[in-house]
Amino acid sequence: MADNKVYRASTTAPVNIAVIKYWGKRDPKLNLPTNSSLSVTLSQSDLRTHTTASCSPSYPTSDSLLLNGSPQDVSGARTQACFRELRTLRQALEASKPSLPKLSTYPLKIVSENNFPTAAGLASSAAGFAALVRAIADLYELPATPTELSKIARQGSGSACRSLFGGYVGWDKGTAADGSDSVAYEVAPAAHWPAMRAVILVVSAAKKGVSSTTGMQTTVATSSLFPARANETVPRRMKEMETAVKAKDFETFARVTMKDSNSFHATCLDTEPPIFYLNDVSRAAIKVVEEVNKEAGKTVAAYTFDAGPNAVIYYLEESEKEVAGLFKAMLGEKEGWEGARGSKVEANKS
Ligand code: 2P0
Repeated sequence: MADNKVYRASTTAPVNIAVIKYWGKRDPKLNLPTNSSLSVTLSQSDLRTHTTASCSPSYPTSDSLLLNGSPQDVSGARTQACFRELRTLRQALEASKPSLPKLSTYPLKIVSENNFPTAAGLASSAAGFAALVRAIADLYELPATPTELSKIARQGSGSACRSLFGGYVGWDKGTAADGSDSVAYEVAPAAHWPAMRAVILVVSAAKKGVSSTTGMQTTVATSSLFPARANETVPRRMKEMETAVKAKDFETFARVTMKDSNSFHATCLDTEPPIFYLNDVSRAAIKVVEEVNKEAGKTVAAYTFDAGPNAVIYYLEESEKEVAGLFKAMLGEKEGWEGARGSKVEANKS
């Protein structure tokens, strides 16, 4: 009798926002970065991708992916790399246990939903590829750790490797040419410093102008500021940031976060042709953070910006009113701010 069974697994993956930015690839094919990076994982009750992976011999012959109801092209090298690596691991499992159904030979159907705007500088590809990889790994019943899965997710989108962990997460750039040591790791679990909060100011939910991949390739090729950032500044800041997280030292965490965001955007401006991710509204948010910190007499808020104009402001629970309260109250008054999303830090899933 033909096996028409549908095999299925569902999962969710969180968004992460880097405080030490990944910008630059030493190997674009394997998504190997020129520098290590560090991020905070945001709560899935606020921002997440939900993904169901299924496979069946009864499915049409090709793999498919539906994102927020729209069919996506799966023929790209990155998605193909994730499918291929996961199928190879499943094949090894099937070879060792011949009684297992041959899921590796069946077409895959992936259905993903984001509860936030896609490709608006809100790290949608990070949560997206992390959820895709974990869902297929669960479907295939692979005995893989988050570190091992991070190697696969990284090939989908670099920052996705950091979304396999909760809490405070590093991504070691690694040195091996095959990418075997370019993996994510836990710096500290969410429970270590649960008072951390983030508010995301959505300046524009529109798709960004210059994609991260194109932007970072051009920066590596043309920016004269870039080598110092990759080789000296970031390695030093990685250590400072890990120490600050471990010591729950918010002032250092905040100062290094803001400096690293500015350093990343400086290399963007130093790119030929220059890349402008920040706009007037982003710069107004920077001013507000500076004023809040001045008013408080210490650093209670830190801004950071990815490859788009939206601001993410980190602060501690104790400063909720003076930071998040202020930004949310200003939303109605300031032109150009479309909305705000608050978030806590997400714990590990498994
Ligand atoms: C980060 N960004 O560390 C940095 C900060 C944007 C600015 O990772 O080409 O979508 O897929 O590896 O991961 C965005 O880049 O790039 C990113 P690809 P990705 O979060």
